[in-house]
Amino acid sequence: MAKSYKLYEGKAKIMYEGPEPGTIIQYFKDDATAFNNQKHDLIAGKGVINNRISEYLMTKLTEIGVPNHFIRRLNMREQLIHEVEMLPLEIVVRNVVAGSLAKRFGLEESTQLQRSIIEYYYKSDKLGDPLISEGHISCFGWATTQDIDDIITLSLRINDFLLGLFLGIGIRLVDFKLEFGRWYNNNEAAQIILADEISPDNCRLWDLATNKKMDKDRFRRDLGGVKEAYQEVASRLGVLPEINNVDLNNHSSVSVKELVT
Ligand code: AIR
Ligand code: ASP
Repeated sequence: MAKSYKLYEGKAKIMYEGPEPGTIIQYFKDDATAFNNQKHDLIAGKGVINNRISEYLMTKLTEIGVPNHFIRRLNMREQLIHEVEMLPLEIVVRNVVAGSLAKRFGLEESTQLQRSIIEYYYKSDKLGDPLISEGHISCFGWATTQDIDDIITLSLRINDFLLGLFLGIGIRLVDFKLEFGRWYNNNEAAQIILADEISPDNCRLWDLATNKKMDKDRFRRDLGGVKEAYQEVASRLGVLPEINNVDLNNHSSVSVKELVT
């Protein structure tokens, strides 16, 4: 079998060639970045926790018929995913005013929105991920109008589902970011599916009772206790039960090489 090699390294994950054609190994790093990489740190164990949380949420989404790239978790830091052609878009769904929405319109954080808002950002570090409209997306060919319809339908279903799921464990889903890709499944018509990850790195999660932040804002805003907050989310979801026995500082897992050779 071919040796796996690095296809792409992002801020929080690395993609390696997968064991079969059309598959990729997604490796979760401990790196945390914010403000377009201006702020960077290592949160020991973050990658292990996000791998588990994202596995759990993607699996649940599969169960309700939301197509996504997740195939199976391989080890502590890696999961096998379908290879997709990523759309250069970040889709943000908001239920409560926070972050850049509060800043842009001078609104008070934590105000409940009367209806959920979907926003689109163009994924470009160079440009600082600018806010864009559907018009920009179709005009510049980043996705078709049919793709946009699919993205909206999927994003709203994901939001409904995750709102309820997090409510059930005492967490308010304030907002989150999704990324989608085009999946070419054995010559079938290409399909828009959910990709990337869903974890406290790209959701705002507030404790229902205390409003305590349990997400990457703890890192962005220097609130401390980042890993503990992520761990709390994982344990409320019932994943990572062996967390206390696991050495979260351990970077090594079954090596990619071992897996595919
Ligand atoms: N997000 C946006 N870009 C990267 C990430 N992770 C997520 C944030 C937040 C939501 O999108 O984690 O959950 C909205 O972010 P903002 O900064 O636009 O308010
Ligand atoms: N991760 C992105 C960055 O490094 C944005 C963020 O999450 O704040 O800029």
